[in-house]
Amino acid sequence: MKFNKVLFSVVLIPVFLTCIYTKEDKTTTSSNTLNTTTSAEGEKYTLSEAFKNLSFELPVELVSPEDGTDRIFVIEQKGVIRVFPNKADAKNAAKFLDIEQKVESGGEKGLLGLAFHPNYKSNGFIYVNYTRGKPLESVISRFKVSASNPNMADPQSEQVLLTYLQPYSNHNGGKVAFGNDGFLYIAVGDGGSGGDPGNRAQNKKELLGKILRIDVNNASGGLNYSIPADNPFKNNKEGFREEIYAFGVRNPWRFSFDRQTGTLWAGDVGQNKIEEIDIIENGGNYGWRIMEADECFKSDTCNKAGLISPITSYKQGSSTGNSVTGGYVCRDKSLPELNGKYIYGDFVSGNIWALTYSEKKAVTNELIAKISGGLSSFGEDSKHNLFVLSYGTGKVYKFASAL
Ligand SMILES: [Ca+2]
Ligand SMILES: [Ca+2]
Repeated sequence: MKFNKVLFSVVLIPVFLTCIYTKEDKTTTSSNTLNTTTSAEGEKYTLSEAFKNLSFELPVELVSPEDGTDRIFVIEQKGVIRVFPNKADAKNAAKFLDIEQKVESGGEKGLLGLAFHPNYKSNGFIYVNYTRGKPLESVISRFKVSASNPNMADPQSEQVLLTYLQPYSNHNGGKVAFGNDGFLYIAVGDGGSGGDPGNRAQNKKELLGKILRIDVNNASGGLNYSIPADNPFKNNKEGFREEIYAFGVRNPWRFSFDRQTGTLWAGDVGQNKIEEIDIIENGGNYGWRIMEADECFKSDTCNKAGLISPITSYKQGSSTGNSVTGGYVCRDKSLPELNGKYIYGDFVSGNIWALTYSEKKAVTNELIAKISGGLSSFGEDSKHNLFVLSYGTGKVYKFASAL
């Protein structure tokens, strides 16, 4: 089962690695004894540690506000956000927010996503996506930065925007990000288990198995947000959830916007066979569980009419991988050869690919690098320099050089 494979990869192996490296981290200071560069035949880039003095406990996200302060924020899955200056010799990553007591963490659960309001500089609002227990549910919340310390959020400032129950511990999605339209997009997995037993991703009356889009700047209808005017099911009469932007996704763990074009790219984790990358469009049905990528999965008829196929996909395997991690369209000025290419990878194999495309069709897909320890996420700083997180080693990497 894919589920077991991923569970092994996501839980057991990194925890194992963490056990090994935690000891090391505690007994060494700034010197690093790990092999910090990974490369292999056919790869064009080496990865080097971006911040040699810093390591994180099970990092799952790296983001930066565009507020002129040039800081980086890293999420530790257990429920901590850390902040540090975007300098290679940064010495310390301070705790910006600690909600470990609220978060149920482990496996695919935890503090999974962080987004800065587009006007963060003036309003200090951040948005997080985390799981909490009893009952197990996902929470989308807003916090506010401290009035006196820009490197600390006010832990008492939480305003819950949205919650949805999680029937199983896995497939909790995780990403939250603002689009170029100023709306907040939320990645919601199908709820979990395997094969979407409740057929939730195709059920438009449920939030699970969807990409959501909400307007956090206006409250209406008794909610702490409102529904954007052109959400596909706004004012529908069928009881469909109006927060839905796109549906039929399985576990879109990571998505991103190309800041230049506004295009929304998502990596949707597959079941037992195929991992996929999608370009997400308003009202689009991405096929799960009728299809896994563009192959029939579970359906009496497997009618593919109206279903959007991935822009690219790969069969699971030891040379490819088992769990896609969506990345970014590269706008990193230090990597001109990758400009405009979609950079993504696989959590399990650590492969990192660069996809070229034309008119939403894939043209080439090239293996460019490899990371060890579990590729939990890519990230960008405020200038769109690209980073990669190793879940198990807790390190942040950058693409060092074209060989
Ligand atoms: Ca779940
Ligand atoms: Ca799909």
